[in-house]
Amino acid sequence: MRKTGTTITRRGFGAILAAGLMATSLAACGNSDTGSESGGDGDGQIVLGFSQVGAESGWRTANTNSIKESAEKAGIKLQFDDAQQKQENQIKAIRNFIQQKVDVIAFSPVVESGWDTVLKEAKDAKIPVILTDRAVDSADKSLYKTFIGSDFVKEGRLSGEWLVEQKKDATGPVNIVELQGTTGSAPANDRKKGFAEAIAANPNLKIVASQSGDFTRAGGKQVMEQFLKANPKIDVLFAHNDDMGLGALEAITAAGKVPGKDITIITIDAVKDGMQALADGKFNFIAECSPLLGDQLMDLVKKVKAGEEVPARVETQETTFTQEQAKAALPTRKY
Ligand code: GYE
Repeated sequence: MRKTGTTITRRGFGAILAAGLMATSLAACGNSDTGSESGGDGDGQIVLGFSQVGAESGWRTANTNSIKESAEKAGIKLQFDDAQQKQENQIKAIRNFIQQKVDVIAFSPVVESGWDTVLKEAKDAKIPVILTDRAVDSADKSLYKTFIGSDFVKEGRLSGEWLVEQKKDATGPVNIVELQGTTGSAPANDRKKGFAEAIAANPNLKIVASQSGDFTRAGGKQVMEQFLKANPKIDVLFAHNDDMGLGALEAITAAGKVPGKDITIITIDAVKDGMQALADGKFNFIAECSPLLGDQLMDLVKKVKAGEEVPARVETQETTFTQEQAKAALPTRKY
């Protein structure tokens, strides 16, 4: 259990009670941590309210760990909320943070639209907001201070460009199925767009089916089963994240096909399990999306709290992996 903040999940009152008891017993033990709850008067410490999307993927778990670890390192008191992939939960959490008068609010918006009202409330309360990982489509850019995260369009484009190169000698149609991320989310919208733009270079490359698997393994498996039933010839799978690709592997194997051979598989993220599948020859290409945003985020939190100017956009540095590159990178991969 981390000591930098309070974790509020929505598993019901029992979980909250248990967590409360645990926190009390930790405090009662006179635990020697120097964390925020036991390490001093707490005065002057920056309080960050963070609303996380959920725990839908390996990427998300690594991102949550990064944020908690970095907050602890930076001496920032973290109020962490898990929204279980529901926008209404995120709005509630943000309103809660406003009521608690936290110093800074950061959140990873599950979908792009529908944030103006709550962001306006934060602005009126003079609490700066940082968008983390995913963007919002608000026209009023003054509703948040900065947006730190990846270029999702580029990830889609790099995936598509790799495929165009692989299939440059194809003489007939190449049938592609696409597993989209959460409907309405920035990474789903942008990855779809970047990929479509890139594959337009070769009219043989055709998306024959495209549906959301909600960024989860279960979703990827279920939708891939439907794709396989409905489409006798599938040459390529483009999955918007590793987890859906990993779920799809089960469906592909169960259908008697060999992943990575009968069906070329492209995914995004490059978390450990994805990289393992790539090194094992089951995936063919991954565009990386780094979840390790914690340190940069804490830096931005300190700056906006101090009233310093911050860039409107902070982009994460990323790369891509082939099977050979995955084999080389795996031993030192951190997440
Ligand atoms: O690619 C996916 C996760 O927003 C970049 O969300 C993130 C995406 C990531 O569920 O695995």
